[in-house]
Amino acid sequence: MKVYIPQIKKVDPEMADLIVKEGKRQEETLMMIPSENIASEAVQQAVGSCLGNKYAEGYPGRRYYQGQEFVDHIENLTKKRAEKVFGVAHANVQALSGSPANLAVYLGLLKPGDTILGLDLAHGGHLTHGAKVSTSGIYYKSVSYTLNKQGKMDYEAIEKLALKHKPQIIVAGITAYPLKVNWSKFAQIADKVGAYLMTDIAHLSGLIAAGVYPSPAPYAHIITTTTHKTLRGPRGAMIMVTKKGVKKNPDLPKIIDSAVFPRLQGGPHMNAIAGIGIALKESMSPRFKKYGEQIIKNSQTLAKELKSKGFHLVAGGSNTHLILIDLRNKGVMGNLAAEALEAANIVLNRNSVPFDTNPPFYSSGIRMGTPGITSRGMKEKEMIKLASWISKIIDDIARIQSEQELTFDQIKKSATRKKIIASSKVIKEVKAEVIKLCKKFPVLGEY
Ligand code: DSN
Repeated sequence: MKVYIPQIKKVDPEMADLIVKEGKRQEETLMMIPSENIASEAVQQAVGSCLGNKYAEGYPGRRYYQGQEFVDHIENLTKKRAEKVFGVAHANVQALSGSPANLAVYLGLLKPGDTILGLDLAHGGHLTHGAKVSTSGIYYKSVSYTLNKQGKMDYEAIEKLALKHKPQIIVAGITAYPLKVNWSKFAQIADKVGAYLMTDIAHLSGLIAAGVYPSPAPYAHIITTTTHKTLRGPRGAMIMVTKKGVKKNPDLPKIIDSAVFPRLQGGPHMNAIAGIGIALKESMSPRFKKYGEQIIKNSQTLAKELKSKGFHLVAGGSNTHLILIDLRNKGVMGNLAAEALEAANIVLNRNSVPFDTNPPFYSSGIRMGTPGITSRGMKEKEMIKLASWISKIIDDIARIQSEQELTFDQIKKSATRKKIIASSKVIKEVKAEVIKLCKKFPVLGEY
């Protein structure tokens, strides 16, 4: 990865050294956390530009400070591109990240104590979809829907909950659900109970922009998204109001804008807003469409291969960018699997699975995704290799822990997991292969 930081090297060698090391880590490892991606060099340049020096509280044409001549244009350009890419009536591009974006929607539309209906965190939702430890579950009455025994959305059960609890907002959004969401079914439920339908497409916005995942725009009233996942922009977020949303409430754009500023945030990050604008421009190219298609082809190939090696995939597979594996049939704790794979330079995360019998900190699953490795140009051939490496490592770890008769409580200890990992020859062999593969597919910073 090109890490061009001559000034930092001069001014702060200690910090420069850490940045260079992180660049090397990204170059030599497979980025398989499905919410991560590699932003283009163009996006990265915008984020590091002079725009970070500017305060721009307010909105274009209505700011509280002078000197807005160019940043007004930047924000308007980004906003227009977002409205075009997602086919919406209004886009707010100031939200600092996904959690504040979702919170701003609640702040704009709800009174404390009002009801949100969202997907349970342990079943693939997000903290801000009503988890009890998050503001969304503290200030609002949150009701959660879960997946069915097959790990799939259960629209009938969601409708029952909606009719019973009469939520003001229904959140349709995922962070760990490997199948496409049926936006239309959610819309029918929301319309039936008079709720706003908010779709959180943080994981999906790049796929939607590429036209390889159905757009929620005809069904939702509000769409929120981060910009740094499949969309390949900088860290940031957007809140969009659809034409359907404006029809339900013509004041929605104003309500959302004033919830973001001044109710929740101060000055927007103009450097990130410019980066979002660039990512949106990149997402309109035919090349991005191919990129989106390849993400899904890669994920499906990987899923098929893993299944053939005896892995239990939640919901039976993947038709998106992500795969969730329930490792209980392999007898390996999510933590151990994720750490063992990281030792072989395959970086993903442990994750709860629906109806997990282990606590979230020692969850039974691992979650992986293909956006980052597809950005490096990897295709189906590489996914086949990857599945075989993942399988070899998990099987070797399972062998070691069973030979040593290690209990769940022992494996909860980080030192025990380190010992298991250190004793695996397979991990060392796979690591060498992964580094070779990474060299063949450098991180170029192109989109
Ligand atoms: N933390 C993100 C993810 O990994 O899915 C969601 O915010």
